[in-house]
Amino acid sequence: MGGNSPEARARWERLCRTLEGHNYRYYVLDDPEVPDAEYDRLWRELAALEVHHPELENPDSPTQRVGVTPSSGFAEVEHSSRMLSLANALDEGEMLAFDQRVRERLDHEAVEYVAEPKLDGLAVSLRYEQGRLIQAATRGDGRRGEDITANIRTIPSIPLRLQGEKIPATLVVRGEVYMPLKGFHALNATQQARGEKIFANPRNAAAGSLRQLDPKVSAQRPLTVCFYGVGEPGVVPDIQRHAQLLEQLQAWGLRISPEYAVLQGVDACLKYFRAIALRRVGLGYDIDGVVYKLNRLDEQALLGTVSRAPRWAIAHKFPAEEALTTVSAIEVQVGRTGALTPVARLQAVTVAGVSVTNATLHNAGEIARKDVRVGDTVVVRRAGDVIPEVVRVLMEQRPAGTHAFDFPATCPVCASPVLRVEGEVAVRCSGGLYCPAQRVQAIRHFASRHAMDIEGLGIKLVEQLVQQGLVNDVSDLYGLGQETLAKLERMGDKSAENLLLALEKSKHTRFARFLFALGIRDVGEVTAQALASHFESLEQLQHADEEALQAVADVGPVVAKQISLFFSQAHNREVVAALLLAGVDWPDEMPVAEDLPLRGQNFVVTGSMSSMSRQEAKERLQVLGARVSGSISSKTNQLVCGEKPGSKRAKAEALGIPVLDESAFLEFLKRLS
Ligand code: 5U1
Repeated sequence: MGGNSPEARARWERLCRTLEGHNYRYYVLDDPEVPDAEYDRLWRELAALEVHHPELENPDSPTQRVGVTPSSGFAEVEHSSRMLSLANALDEGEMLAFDQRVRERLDHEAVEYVAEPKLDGLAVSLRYEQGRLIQAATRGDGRRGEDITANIRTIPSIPLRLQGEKIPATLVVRGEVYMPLKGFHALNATQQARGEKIFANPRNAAAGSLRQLDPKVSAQRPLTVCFYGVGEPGVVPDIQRHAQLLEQLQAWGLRISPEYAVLQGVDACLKYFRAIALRRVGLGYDIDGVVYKLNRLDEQALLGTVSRAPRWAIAHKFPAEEALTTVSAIEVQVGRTGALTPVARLQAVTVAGVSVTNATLHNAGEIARKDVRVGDTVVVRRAGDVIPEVVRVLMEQRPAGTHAFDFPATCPVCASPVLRVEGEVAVRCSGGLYCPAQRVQAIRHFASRHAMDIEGLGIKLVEQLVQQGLVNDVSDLYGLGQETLAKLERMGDKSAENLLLALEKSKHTRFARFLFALGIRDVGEVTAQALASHFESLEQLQHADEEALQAVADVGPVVAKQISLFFSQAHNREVVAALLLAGVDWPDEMPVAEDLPLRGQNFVVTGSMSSMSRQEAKERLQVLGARVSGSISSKTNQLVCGEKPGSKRAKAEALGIPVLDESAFLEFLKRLS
């Protein structure tokens, strides 16, 4: 390839212009238009074009600089040493290639790395003289940044004076300012209440906060910092390794990542990456990958720096959680409780390694606020195991002739009027079990694994049963016969026989499972268990008034009302009676024996474990006499915490509640059994 090609030049110019526009939105306005992955894709395309067409290379190309030169009301600061950026590894293969290059250059079998989470914030450089903070700057273009000293001084975790010994006369430290998620959500809630700008993500919020011209505004923003390096390693006395440098920074009062680790060889790096990817949602702040650095500073010096990135470090990035695609249709789905959920049908796009064709638009309010329309180009986000969602529309790319989505006034399935309940975001179909969609979902829930556990009764089969009028309520399931079932689509004799066996088996259940299976609003597994432990019989529960129901732990006035309402409706009582008549039964709940070791103890189980499901963990605790609740409160005695624990771990830690990780939990069970 190569040579003068008009097409290549035209593409090059277009890419440069597009990237410059994105740079401006990102760095100057703190309001990026496209996801990072889209920016990276364009940047890589431009870089590849320049490799194949060297005649296009130009110092003005966006590939030739880091960020943009500042342009706002802040004074300019010249960095004493260049603020470097990092090369990226987008998958394990690129990480292995990096390690191989490093080992070849050093002529070593294996090398020692330091891993640190890559924080999704804003890079800063702070200058301390005689131990006192005298200047803080943004990265800017790597050589010159903006003077944000006044704003940086408002961040509580940044020391204005260093502590400890052997502090160099001048110390330049580099790190990342970021906004933890709790503060980010609180900030957006306040912004919304005041009718002010909502930040798309914590990084924009951090950047926007630091670039406030009025430091009083930054002072109110929940920012914090982690430091990861210095301008000139030579100024720090007695250090040979990066990990020692981090410890020294900490000793001087500069916050470092509590997650940093020294790792031997690339396999340990990949293991660290996978482990932190699993814990990512529970960290309480956004990270977008892991940074690896050679631990030995003499090896770092040997490898040196190429253009703007050191050869001795790399950022192994998580797969992008956001991508761009177009909306081909908007449909409204009806859930078990009648809630209407708008769903965007999308041109297939890969997000975080999975092909996504549908994304939730949450509810009527959200679709109106985001103004999502058929034909729009949208940002889709898929974080962890959360259902993909449409984050926002690229208004600049909206085609002509689109129409705002008209939320239906009647249920799209049964045509009953829809209700907007005061104080609820959801709009609901008023059809109740008359609505086939609600019936299908109610039956599917009844059959689900943690409810009656009817193997083989999947959604497609339930849809057929409801459509053909064979099942109107869950009790009809137990009247189905072999011949009827065998005639259904994708069934046949053997499947029908298996389903009948599964139905028969499901009749012998537990009281708590039965209660959960009924699908009473707001009665999840934990509440169902609490009700089953509290009431001696179904009869007693059915006759309990709201006051008696509120005597059950886990049941407040709202839930008590729902339970009471459920049993006050004749058709629900009829279905329950028909189920009992069909032979559904359960053994009496055993009162908690006095000698059980965990009697009187309250546990919460969260996250996922490799050795057992959460349900199993709960049941094992209950067998030992513990009460298992769904949320952390001051009454919780211990939290059992698997991977990806969500917010419960942080809440437990804040309340000083002991946390058992999976191995400690297994050990605990072993001691008690
Ligand atoms: N944790 C961490 N983030 N980060 C960003 N370390 C780190 N190091 C960096 C950057 C840009 O640069 C050095 C390798 C120079």
